[in-house]
Amino acid sequence: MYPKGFVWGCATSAYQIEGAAEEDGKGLSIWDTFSRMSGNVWQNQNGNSACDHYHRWQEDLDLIRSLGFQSYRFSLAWSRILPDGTGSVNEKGLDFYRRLIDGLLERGLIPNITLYHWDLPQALDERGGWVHSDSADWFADYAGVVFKALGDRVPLWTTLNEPWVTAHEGYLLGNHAPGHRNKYETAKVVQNLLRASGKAIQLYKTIGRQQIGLVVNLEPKTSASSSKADVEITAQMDAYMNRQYLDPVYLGTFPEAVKAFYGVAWKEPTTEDWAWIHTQPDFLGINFYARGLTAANPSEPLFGAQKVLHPRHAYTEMGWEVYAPALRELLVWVSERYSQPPIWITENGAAYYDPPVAYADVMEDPLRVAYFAQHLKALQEAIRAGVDVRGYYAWSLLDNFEWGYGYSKRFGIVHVDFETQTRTPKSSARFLQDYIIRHTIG
Ligand code: IFM
Repeated sequence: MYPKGFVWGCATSAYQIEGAAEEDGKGLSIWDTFSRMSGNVWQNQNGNSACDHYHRWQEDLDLIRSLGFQSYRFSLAWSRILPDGTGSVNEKGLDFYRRLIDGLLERGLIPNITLYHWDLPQALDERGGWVHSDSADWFADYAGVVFKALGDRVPLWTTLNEPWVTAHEGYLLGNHAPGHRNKYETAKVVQNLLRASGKAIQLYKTIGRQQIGLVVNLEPKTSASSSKADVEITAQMDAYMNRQYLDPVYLGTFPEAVKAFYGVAWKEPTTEDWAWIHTQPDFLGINFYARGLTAANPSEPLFGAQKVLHPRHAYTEMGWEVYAPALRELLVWVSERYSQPPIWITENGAAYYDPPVAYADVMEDPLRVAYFAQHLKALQEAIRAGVDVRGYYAWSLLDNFEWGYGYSKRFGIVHVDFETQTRTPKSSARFLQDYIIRHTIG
């Protein structure tokens, strides 16, 4: 059973669903720029229209309500509010989020707002983006604007969504905006992101009255064999993936393996930096999708590691292993290592190919239903083992723009026909609706 008051929700992010890329005074973000450059996204797709949520938000909130969710996690497009990233505020942009929050509250839904889900204002990228040491202040100023404008009605905030992805995909591999491939930059970005999150959290604690968290994506690593090489590389990959952001925030140190990876690119944070970085949020958001079965492969660039496919396990359309016990193990590990922080599962879900056939207005997606069922069972086991989990958000409400994969990967519990913008709930949405009814205790 779930604890009393446990919150059930679904999640999205601004660039992935809003569209209206240049409407009502919105400034461009790095994802507008990146996706419009040929070769960066599958079939050169972009988020110009996405799910057109900017115009269809009422229909979408009705959907969330009708599916029985209690909360909606979404992100703000920074450049809708501050078109240049800093300076003058675009009231029309804020108005959109005011309407959205009002609409949620009218429907009895709890808003859970992410300040940053990867869409840095383009103007700030031109000033150096997350590599610039002022980026933490830019972020804190932006946070201050929205805390002031929207804070009174929003009980749950998070600073950054998956800083690991911002640094790793955006600045090390170049698969995400802004598309850089530079270890020196990445090492700086890691610290600047954590400084930014810490500054926003500390600011919120002086002016806000509710809860603010940080969201990390975690992928437990398991060695593919008991060989020394595999075990050692797995420990290093685990540090890079799972401890790189949590150790500094909760323990005030960076893992040695992470520093070793960056090598000469790594500069130890100053005492002043640590005062921001080592800032505990009120809660930890965990995005969980898969486990990483890992083996050493010296010919692999950067890490000398490779992912191994398990011969008997299923994989999603993303090529991610479906292995729910890892969620329970992970939650127990986080809870023990970081002194039992309150945890929210801020994302969990799977991309599968959904045949575009609806029976009785419901699209069948049995693989996604099975994925949710297995992971919710693992979540219950973790709670039974004493982990303090307060809520769960399915990713995602809608099929949407899956970054470099464009619209080719569907994570939605509601199918979106991108030609007509028709929404059709999948059987996974019905499964969750029924599950929530059966597991809600006031
Ligand atoms: O779609 C993304 C989301 O933006 C962040 N977490 C992982 C999801 C699936 O890749």
